Amino acid sequence: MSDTLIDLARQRAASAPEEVLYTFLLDGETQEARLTCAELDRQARAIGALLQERGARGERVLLLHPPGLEYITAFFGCLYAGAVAVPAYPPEPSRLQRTLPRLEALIADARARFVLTTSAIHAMAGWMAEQAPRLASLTWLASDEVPGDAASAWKEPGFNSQSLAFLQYTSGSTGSPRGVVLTHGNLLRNSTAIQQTFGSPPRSRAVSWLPPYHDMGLIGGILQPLYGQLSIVLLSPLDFLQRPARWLEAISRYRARFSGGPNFAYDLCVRKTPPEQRAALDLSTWELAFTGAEPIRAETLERFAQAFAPSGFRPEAFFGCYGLAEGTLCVTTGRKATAPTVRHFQREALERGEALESPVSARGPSDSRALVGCGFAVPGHELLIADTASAMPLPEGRTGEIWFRGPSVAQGYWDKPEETARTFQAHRSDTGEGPWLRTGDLGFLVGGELFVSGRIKDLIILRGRNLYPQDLEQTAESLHPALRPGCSAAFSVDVAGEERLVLVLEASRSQPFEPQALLDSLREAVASHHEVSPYEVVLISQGSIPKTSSGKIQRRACRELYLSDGLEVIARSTLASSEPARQPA
Ligand code: 1ZZ
Repeated sequence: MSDTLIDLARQRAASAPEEVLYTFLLDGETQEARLTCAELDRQARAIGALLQERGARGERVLLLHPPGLEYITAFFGCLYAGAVAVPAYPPEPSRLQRTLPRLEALIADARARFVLTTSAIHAMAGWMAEQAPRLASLTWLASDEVPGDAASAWKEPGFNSQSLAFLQYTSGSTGSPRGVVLTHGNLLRNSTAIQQTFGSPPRSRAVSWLPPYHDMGLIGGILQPLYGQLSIVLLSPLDFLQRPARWLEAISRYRARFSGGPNFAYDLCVRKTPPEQRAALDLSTWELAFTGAEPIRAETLERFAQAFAPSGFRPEAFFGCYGLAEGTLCVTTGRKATAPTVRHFQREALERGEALESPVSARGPSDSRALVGCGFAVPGHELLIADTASAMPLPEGRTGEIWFRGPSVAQGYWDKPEETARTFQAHRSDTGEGPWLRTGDLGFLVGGELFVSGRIKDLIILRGRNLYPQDLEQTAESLHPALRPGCSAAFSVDVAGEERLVLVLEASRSQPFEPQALLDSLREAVASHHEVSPYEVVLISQGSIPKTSSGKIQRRACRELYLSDGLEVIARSTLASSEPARQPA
């Protein structure tokens, strides 16, 4: 058993040097770039040696690479150096204004000292630093310019399972990013759990288009293949979004057995592939199609299974999962070769926190809610449903906060002791036993299986992409003096089976504005800054947005008022047709 990902990569290079671990589809289709186990190890040593020479051991190193093999070798280079990798989206030249503030906040929070990137992005460093001065304070290194013979200078960092591996910045808004601290031990233990439940034999083929900056793309798409001795075919998320059939074509062409993504990806495939294209695909080798990272919808599973039955897709391949970065990645999984459980619950009872199954005769869309089971706690880990107010454990069938514990639970949030204590050190109030990770998600158990029914935290997930209401509200409020600062709420609602964004803003009595023009420019600003089209934008009277006694926005209460038509509406604009968000996760 390896103690670190470094040991693991070294062992793989020694035992199977010529095996191709990663194949990246440069054009999303047929043009391949490959990386063997030996090449990965040699390039990681070369990049690791350079970082060590520059004094990066123990330091945070920002990774700014587009998806591809260079991203992978740079990530392993950081690990080999004994540095702490901080994966981030590379800034988009055409949208610097949108991407740079988050990058700057991330650099400050991580106290990063180095940037590892490609020579193409390095060439833009000076220009970007003019707009984001923090970038100038970092030491920049281009990982694709490191000569292979530098590998011989590499020194084992002498790490163990408790050593830090990387910071996963998926949580927190732009204003207050939160980096989840993951050790080598966390990653290896979650990989063991995934391996046990996925049951992937060595040398199986997998396919992933998931963004490599997000836990599911990085751990599931890059680390798991190394751990499970898989051979994975990767394509960029943009190539997938541009033409979703590329994902399925890759599965078909490479005869892949393991692949998956968030619920929206399956819907997108149904919407964007004509029947004649489906018939040309062979999905009969696909034995495990995982679905997680956002609510799993029964209708999506049904639609996809039906649409792709002519391609040989089997509904038993669907594999429901639930997880979060704070738990490394995977918290629960379904059972292999068994279609996910779909249960119908009485809507009213669910709203009271009770999971009562609806009789078949009363399964109207308004009386009952179909939920897809997310499976069982991964081996070696435990789940608990706790009352949100009292922290008392709840029996099966009662809704509460999902708590999780075991070796996959991360160390906390980087440099945030109070938030770490609040989230990672929960104790049950009856016995005082703990610590548990509070997930901020709501759910219940039926026969030990988890059903996720909602979210306590304000996080909005649209098409597998995490959005923070604070960021959307800030963009909107700063648009016009008639919009009152700190008096808006962003949240999501279910519209015809899909989560959609709603923005509610207070308009000032004393500032003149033209409602329709203001609503149009709000839409435009949110779309261009966040690449999401709000379903509805609502202007309400001054002083009418619900707030706590300490002046904090109550987004959930605002959502309730919106749904029950209880807002003091001045004007509203509803999107006529649904437009897709661009970048997932
Ligand atoms: P993140 C080999 N959420 O999304 C590949 N699942 O993390 C293995 N809500 O921190 C792949 N229903 O960004 C295994 N089923 O967001 C994949 O997302 C296992 O609100 C799934 O708190 C891993 C997803 C990782 C991820 C976490 C938040 C959660 C929750 C929501 C995730 C969900 C789900 C409903 C689900």
